[in-house]
Amino acid sequence: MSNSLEQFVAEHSHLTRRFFLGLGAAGAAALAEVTASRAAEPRDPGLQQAIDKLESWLTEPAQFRDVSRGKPIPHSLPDDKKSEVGMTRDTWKLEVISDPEQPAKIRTPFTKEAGTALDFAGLMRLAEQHAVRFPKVMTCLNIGCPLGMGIWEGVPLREVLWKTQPRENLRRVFYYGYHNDVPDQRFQSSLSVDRVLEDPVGLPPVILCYKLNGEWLSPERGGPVRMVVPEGYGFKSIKWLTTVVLTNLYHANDTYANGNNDVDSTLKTFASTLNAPTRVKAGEPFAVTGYAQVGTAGLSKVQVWLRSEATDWPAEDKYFATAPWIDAEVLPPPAQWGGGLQDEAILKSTRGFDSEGRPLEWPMRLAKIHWATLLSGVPAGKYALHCRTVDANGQAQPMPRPFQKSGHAAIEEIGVVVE
Ligand SMILES: Nc1nc2c(c(=O)[nH]1)N[C@H]1C(S)=C(S)[C@@H](COP(=O)(O)O)O[C@H]1N2
Ligand SMILES: [Mo]
Repeated sequence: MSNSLEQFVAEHSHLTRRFFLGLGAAGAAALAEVTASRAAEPRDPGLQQAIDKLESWLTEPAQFRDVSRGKPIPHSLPDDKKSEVGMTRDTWKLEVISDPEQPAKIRTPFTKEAGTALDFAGLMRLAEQHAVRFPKVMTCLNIGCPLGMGIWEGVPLREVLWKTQPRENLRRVFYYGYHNDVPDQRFQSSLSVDRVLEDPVGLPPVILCYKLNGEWLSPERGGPVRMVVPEGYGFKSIKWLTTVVLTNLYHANDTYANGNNDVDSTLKTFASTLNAPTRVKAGEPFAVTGYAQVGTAGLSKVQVWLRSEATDWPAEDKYFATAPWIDAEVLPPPAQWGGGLQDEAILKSTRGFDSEGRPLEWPMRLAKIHWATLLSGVPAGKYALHCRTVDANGQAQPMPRPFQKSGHAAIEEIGVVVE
């Protein structure tokens, strides 16, 4: 392998800088001069063109992929039915109650019966003091790619929780939304009370969310109010929220647990391609672009590797850890955020942004980033194009959590023929 690589480098000294970097210390050192002169050059026009075609950083609310259960799906109900069942801002009511089976001791539950349920006007009064907004990618644990990237606004759940005056025996919170009043259709999620009350450094609070990208939350996205759990996969962010239950139960009781899922898993870091050719001419440079989900473990690198079909890969290295991966360019914050934001401006006091709307860290955690690279000088043959992330702890995909039921992180593979 290493011999043929050296030969390959020797024969293709016009390779791009990024291609060299994957070739190990010897290869890179031998070509240091070329590397330096290349680094100062502007982007290749083909690469720039591919970058210009990338999707926007934020997703328009209506362009999110929808993962909604129910017969009928609640957001498809006619308007008068939506009003009748509390799925409009005028009619919405949230009950916050103690679990009859494992009661938490609270002084003032919010119930429809007693006329004390929280309504939308009440939520807006809390929002005046406590509203927060933060960017987050919505990703289904069971679908490989993100459903959409948004700026979510809401009131921290703990503000409402404290209003019930909890005393003791409160260990978890579970919650569900409108489900056609059919018990079998209830889709429920849960959190430890610890997560609701306190935010680990760098994480926004769990919120009762009513806006996405500055617009009222649509019925499709779970409006009028959905839970949004910043670091969680989608199933924690319950739509059409109607009920929060405070409980002394000590373990998770999420509906998703029945699907063999790891219901405590947080967003993983992984990369995927968005645009890669399947057929290219030998010697012609080609651009590859993609996105990465920056999970709770952060992101230090995105890398690609063209694996020749002629190469036998040792079975014991099933994650290609020893492959000559090359660094792709992690793109800087975009000039335009997209997502239907008014005037393309990040709303004031959005977490993770300064007062001018510039990101405080990049790549931003719990968000998407985009990446691009130019591959050139690739000899004719059949290849598998792979991409992967290395997280901020130095762990390369699919590690440290390679199990699908804790979230997708498998290394992607795309067939590329160079002829
Ligand atoms: N009430 C309710 N909330 C729900 C769901 C649901 O079926 N019913 N689906 C969940 C799942 S599994 C995911 S991945 C996200 C998807 O959010 P989106 O449809 O806004 O993209 O919503 C979550 N919230
Ligand atoms: Mo999901």
